[in-house]
Amino acid sequence: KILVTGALGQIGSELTMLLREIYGNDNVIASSRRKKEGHEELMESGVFEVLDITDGKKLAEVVKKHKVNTIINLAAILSAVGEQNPQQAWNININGLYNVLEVAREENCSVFTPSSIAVFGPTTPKDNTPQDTIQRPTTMYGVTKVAGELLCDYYYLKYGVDTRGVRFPGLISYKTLPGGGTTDYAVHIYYEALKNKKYTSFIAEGTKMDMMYMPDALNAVVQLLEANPDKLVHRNAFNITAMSFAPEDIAASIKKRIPEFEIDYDVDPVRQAIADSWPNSLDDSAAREEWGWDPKYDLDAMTEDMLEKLKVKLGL
Ligand code: VAH
Repeated sequence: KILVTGALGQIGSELTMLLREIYGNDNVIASSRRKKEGHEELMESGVFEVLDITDGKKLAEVVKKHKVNTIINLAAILSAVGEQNPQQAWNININGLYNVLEVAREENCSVFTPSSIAVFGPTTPKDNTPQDTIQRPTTMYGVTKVAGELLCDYYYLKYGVDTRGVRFPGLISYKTLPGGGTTDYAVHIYYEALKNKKYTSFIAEGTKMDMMYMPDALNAVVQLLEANPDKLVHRNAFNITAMSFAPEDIAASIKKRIPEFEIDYDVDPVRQAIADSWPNSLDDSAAREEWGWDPKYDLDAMTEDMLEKLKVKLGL
């Protein structure tokens, strides 16, 4: 049985439904700090538990009650919100993860928890960022993700807990909005393009960041979960990416379909500083070699699908 924490978030809301399709509704328990509007189908298509992962006791109860043997821990505070409330970010991202790993150790569960390109900082090589390199992030979110990678490695090495994870780049999707990250501009731009044929970007022209369309991200989770553990040299921190672009590149891709679309800029210094501290492009060869990572969507294919799906969602 799989428990998904943060199951109503940008990744969780789609991953839960995919996992239920693959493994059966009754084998995937969804949980979130609170119920949310707009997720009725998810909350009704299988077991849903209100669960705050900083409550270790309740977490253990849920795992035992449902005989969980795999925990997919997606509950987290992202980079931009994390800078507004660093203490909450530490509490949820690290104390929450610690509880997940402790329960996994006691109840013999596997653990998948994502890391992020946010583990890299200003002293990390920016282009073709290596799998193994300097990690001195300057955001609390990044600090929690580096600590999280090390904690997951420790629980594997010390206790044999089967921990796995990937460093996600910015994720773009049309079902659920992202929860306060720095790459969120690349989601908002599609909504604005359809609604107003223009978008004012809070990230400056020329700021390249790694990105990925959600279908590729979901496949990465399933592929890594099902990978042969004997072939995993790395475990909790695979660099994965599908594309790297700056705001003007995604604007150009949208203009091919909406010629009158215009982008302009009103840079947010906080989120720009975060973006500037992250890589321009990752080297994801380790993931390709160790478990066959192979993304399907490039920028134009993503734009095509996003605009099509959002037109339906927005009733345009
Ligand atoms: C964020 N979308 O912006 C998340 C992610 C790499 C970006 O960690 O914080």
